[in-house]
Amino acid sequence: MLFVEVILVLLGISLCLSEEDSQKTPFFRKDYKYFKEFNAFYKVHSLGKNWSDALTTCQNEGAELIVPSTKEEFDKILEYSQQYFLWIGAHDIFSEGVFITTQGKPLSEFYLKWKQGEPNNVNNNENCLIMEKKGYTDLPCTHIRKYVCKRSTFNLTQNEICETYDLDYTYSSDTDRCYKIHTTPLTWNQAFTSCISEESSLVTINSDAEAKILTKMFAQHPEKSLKGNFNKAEIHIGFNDLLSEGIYLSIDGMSLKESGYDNWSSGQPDNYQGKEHCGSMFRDGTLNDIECSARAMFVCEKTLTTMQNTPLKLSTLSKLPDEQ
Ligand SMILES: [Ca+2]
Ligand SMILES: [Ca+2]
Ligand SMILES: [Ca+2]
Ligand SMILES: [Ca+2]
Repeated sequence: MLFVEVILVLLGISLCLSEEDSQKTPFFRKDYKYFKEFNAFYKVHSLGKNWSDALTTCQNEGAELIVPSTKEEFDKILEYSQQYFLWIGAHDIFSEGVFITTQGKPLSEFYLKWKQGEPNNVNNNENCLIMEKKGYTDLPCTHIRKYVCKRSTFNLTQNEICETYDLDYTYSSDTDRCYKIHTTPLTWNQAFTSCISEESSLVTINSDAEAKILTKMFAQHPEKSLKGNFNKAEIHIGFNDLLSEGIYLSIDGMSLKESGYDNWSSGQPDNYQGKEHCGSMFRDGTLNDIECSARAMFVCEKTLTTMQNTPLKLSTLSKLPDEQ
């Protein structure tokens, strides 16, 4: 009898464990909230943008501009966002009156409720949609509205060691960090922004070992393998002298020496034609100053939670001495 009880208890434990396992919340991003009932992650962007920029921001975060699937989701998103109006990821830009989602699906496959009198395509210039409690309205796509990005768990990959869904990040034990090389060339400022939208930062070089990691990653993309017209000899690095001419600081505010790597290429920095204010690295690992508007490849660097300093909390900020 005791034997049977033990078996039953063990069975119970293993059932509990496997249930817990299968119910484990998948990870997407720290700045997204998971709603179990919709099997999806959401983020409210309370800085308004035009429709196209809102869409790009969501996509850069690995998500999509929301199109609610059901009335429940529609209601929940308005409630959760605490907004009256939100862009949705549907438009009739391709064909007047034919509303499709940014994934090319008919809007009719989703929750569809028009506000009374809409869509009315005023001045023949209303091709983007907002949602509000009373339903959808078409508006000029250039209007500025807040928005919500959504990522469903469908096909969501998990890169656990790098704490991201993005499988392009690879871990390096030499620095205990994760890196991703972007082969689509961007300006320095775009690269800086792109890394932030991936919850990482434009790489800073803090040691010879880290410089070696970068030269190896760069070497995997030799010049002749790269198509298009851009600077293929250098990658953007997280330093510049934009704050004070001639004083190069890493994006976390340290001099290159303090930062741990100041191996300039010979004759650099030369501020060529007075136009070079952003940081880059040549294929041999030496540093250069280049024009911020030059398009080049770049690397994003991800600091893992286990090694992050305690973030400055808002509560700390609200108690500055002069405000007390
Ligand atoms: Ca229209
Ligand atoms: Ca309208
Ligand atoms: Ca670094
Ligand atoms: Ca230079």
